[in-house]
Formats: sequence, C-alpha cells, structure tokens
Amino acid sequence: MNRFLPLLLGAALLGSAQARTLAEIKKAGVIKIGTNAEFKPFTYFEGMTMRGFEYDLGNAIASQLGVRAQWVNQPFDNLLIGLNGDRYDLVISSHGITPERQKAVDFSAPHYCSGGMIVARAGGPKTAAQLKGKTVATQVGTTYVGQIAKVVGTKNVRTYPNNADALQALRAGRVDAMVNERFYSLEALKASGGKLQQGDMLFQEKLGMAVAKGNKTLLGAVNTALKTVQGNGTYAKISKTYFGQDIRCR
Ligand code: LYS
Repeated sequence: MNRFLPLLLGAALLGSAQARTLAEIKKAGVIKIGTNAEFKPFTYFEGMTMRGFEYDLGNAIASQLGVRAQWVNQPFDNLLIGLNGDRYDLVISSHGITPERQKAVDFSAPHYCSGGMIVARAGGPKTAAQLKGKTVATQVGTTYVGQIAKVVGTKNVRTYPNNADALQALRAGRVDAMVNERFYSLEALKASGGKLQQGDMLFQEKLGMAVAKGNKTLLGAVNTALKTVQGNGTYAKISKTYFGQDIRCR
C-alpha cells in the first residue's frame, strides 16, 4: 500500500470541498497546475524554463479552457496531497491511474500509455527473472515501487526522492538496476554514453491528469479539451516534438 494513502484519503475528505470549479478558474483566468518537473521529457527545467510533453499539453489544455496555466513544481509524492489541499487545480505529472489513487482523486481519460522499463549498467539484469535477488532503484511514491517489490521483494527496493538520485545510484553501482518510465529511461540511456543498457518492460500503465475528488466541472472540461487537442493535431505535434511518435493510448 502507498504509505501516503491514509494522508491522501484524509485530504480528500477535508480539502476537496474547496476545490475551484471551472467557473471560478475561468473567472480568475488562471489554472494552477502541479507537477514534478524533474522528469525529462515530460516536465523538466532547461535553465529557469519549464519544458516537456506534459508542460506543452497542459498549456494546450489551459488554452482550450480559455485560461493561462500557472505551473507549480512539487516533489512527486506531495502532488496528490497538494491537490486535495487546493494548492493547485490540476496535476499533470505522469500519474498511473490506479484504484488506490482513484479513492483520493479523480483522473481524466488517460493522456498517454506507457510503463516501467528495466535499466541496468552494461552487463546487468535485463529481464524480470534476472532481477531476482538484486537491488532496484526508483522514485518514492510511484507505481514502480509496488511493481518492483512484486519481483524482488520490498527489502530490495531502494526509493529516492528524485528520479535523478535513483539514476545516480544506478550509475554509481549502489544498486543493480532501476525501473522507471519508458521514455524517461530511454532519455537516461541516451545520455549515458553506452554505460547503461536497456532491459524489458516490467509492466504497462495508463497515465492520467488528476483533479480534486468530486471536481466534476473541471474534470469534464479537461476531458473535452484533451479530446479536442487529440482530434485537431495539437497533441500529435507536441508528442512528436518530444518522442518522435504519438504516445496516446490505442
Ligand atoms: N507513472 C509513475 C506513477 O504513476 C511515475 C510517475 C512520475 C515519476 N516522476 O507513479
């Protein structure tokens, strides 16, 4: 179980009554979007500037709503709690849509499909079977934690606050492998100059945008906006910019 689930559920009960409705967001002219901008190519910083697939997609959705996006950068494991505490209206940060999270927040239709990929140093484990008895790094609070634990047991999972720390632990030899999102992993492989090797996909998931539990007007508008940008070529263009392909769910 996610160690934050009790907190999340508490926040859902207390906070969501205050969530801003679509009308209130439109009146203010600004939608606040929470993300963990340490996840190239989804949301990340290039110098002082936020960039990425989810950054561009979030801005396109804001524009469909007729408002400006104001981005709030947060540690990943704070994001859904902050949402129900009304620190922002929407979270776009590659959250896997899970029944556990659906108890605390409401998800949009998936904005892409992906999964967790095994990465190791050259010569290291490539398959789930080869991970047995090995230590595996990933970011805390993610769906990867539970998926890795199923294979290697909880005591062999090493969690880090940031993806960059998990990657560094792998590079430095403090762990045997890392499991992380497919495109994040491919980016890390590209940057490793042959020192890291690509392994199998460990599991697949659907990734969605989250609103505070019960914020129906905003959720409806976000789903409509996603449909529109997926229909008018905007989504495909953004996706090709970052991945060279369209990553929507098929
Ligand atoms: N898809 C994973 C999850 O849902 C990881 C998300 C982003 C990590 N920076 O937990």
